[in-house]
Amino acid sequence: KTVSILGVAFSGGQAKGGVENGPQTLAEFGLHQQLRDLDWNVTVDARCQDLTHLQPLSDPDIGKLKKPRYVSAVCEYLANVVEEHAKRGELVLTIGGDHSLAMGTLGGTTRAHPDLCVIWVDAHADINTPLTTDSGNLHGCPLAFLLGLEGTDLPEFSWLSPCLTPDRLVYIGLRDVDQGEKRILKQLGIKAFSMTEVDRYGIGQVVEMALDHVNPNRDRPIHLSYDVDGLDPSVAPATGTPVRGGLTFREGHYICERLHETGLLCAMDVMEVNPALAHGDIHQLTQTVAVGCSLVRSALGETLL
Ligand code: DIR
Ligand code: MN
Ligand code: MN
Ligand code: MN
Repeated sequence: KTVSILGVAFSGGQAKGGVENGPQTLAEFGLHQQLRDLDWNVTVDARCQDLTHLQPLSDPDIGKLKKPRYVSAVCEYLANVVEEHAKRGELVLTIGGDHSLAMGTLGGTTRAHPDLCVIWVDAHADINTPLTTDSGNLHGCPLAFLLGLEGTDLPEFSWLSPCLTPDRLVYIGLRDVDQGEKRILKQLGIKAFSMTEVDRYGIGQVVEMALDHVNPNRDRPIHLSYDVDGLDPSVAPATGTPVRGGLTFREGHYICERLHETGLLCAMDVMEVNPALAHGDIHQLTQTVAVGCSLVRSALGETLL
């Protein structure tokens, strides 16, 4: 079993600097060796480490969308790298960077595994379209582009064709969803387990219900896209858009443990770790980076016994 690790130093999908240093910080904390210690063959693909040369000299807003050409170019490049590894049958681990990168990771994995399903752990739905977005930040929009929703058919994103269907997407952890996004989730019938459902049913039942929805026969490859702001800010403080009332440390890890157990995990993203937002507090920094690493270890088979 081989895991390919792609660190993507990118922050262009949102406004706060520092998230581009997420990958380097997790690497310095020892992520790669930790995975070798779990008996994985670890290959590090450095091609996405610095993609600043892809930033165009001029990148005016398209409607409300900010840095659209830069985000698109980085995701197009990432998609090709991810596709290569996924087609070799490797588990593709992408460390962000902001969550706009999911256009690249899922753009790539869906080429290798067209029938895959997505488990999206996040406080946010990240499904704004160019028409519904308030912020214009593309990290709030990747799923709209992957699903091919209204307004996403832009020439600047022509490399990305719709590669996901609403029935193969499920959310866990939502608690900060925009009005326009709520309409989209309803209209498309997208299954979402907000923190209300986590409280009501418990994380164990929520993960089973999520799997039953997107993977009823347990035969589809699973792409886990994990925004660390899905965790409670007391667990993962160093992130750009923290929202109170999130997943506990154990709830967050249980999702990963259960998905490992299925034997179906083909890709994992760990997004939005921003070392700069620890506000110089070494404990906040270490805590967030450590939890990023331990989520990955759980997803790759670390058990408590
Ligand atoms: C908000 C925030 N829905 C937006 N999204 C965030 O900007 O579209 N995603 N923070 O992680
Ligand atoms: Mn988020
Ligand atoms: Mn298109
Ligand atoms: Mn996100």
